[in-house]
Amino acid sequence: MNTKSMLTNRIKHKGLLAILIALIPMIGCQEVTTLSLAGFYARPTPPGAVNGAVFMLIQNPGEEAEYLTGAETDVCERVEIHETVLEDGTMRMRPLEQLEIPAGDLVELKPGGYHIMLINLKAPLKEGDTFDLKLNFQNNGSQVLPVPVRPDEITE
Ligand SMILES: [Cu+2]
Repeated sequence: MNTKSMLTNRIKHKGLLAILIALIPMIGCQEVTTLSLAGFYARPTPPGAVNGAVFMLIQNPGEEAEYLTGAETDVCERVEIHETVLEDGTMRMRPLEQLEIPAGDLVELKPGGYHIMLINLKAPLKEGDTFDLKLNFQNNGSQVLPVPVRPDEITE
């Protein structure tokens, strides 16, 4: 290879690199989700229980805040995002319009805290069962999770 063709080769490569760099933001936009969802489960419910709850960890490694705006499933009539607050010495659940997952942060949905409430269950949730739960996010689209039904893990 002579010097001239080596030089053209290098210029070509530079051009390709520039195109690749220009493409990176576009690829970023098309990505379905950059969130990491882990440890999701639903508690088994006793016969006759009206509502169920789903817990999980949502990690946002991105540089922009993300918002969980809602969820859908076939196992109940309606799904709400709840927070648990202490009011006059009593723990109460309150529905949230959306749940913020701050940039570079982790939000834990756990018993006594944030959770996804399954309102008016069509049938009890039995240990060992799995059902689909679709989570809707503001920027990352939707994600369907296969949620296992199991008791809380004892961590202490
Ligand atoms: Cu609740």
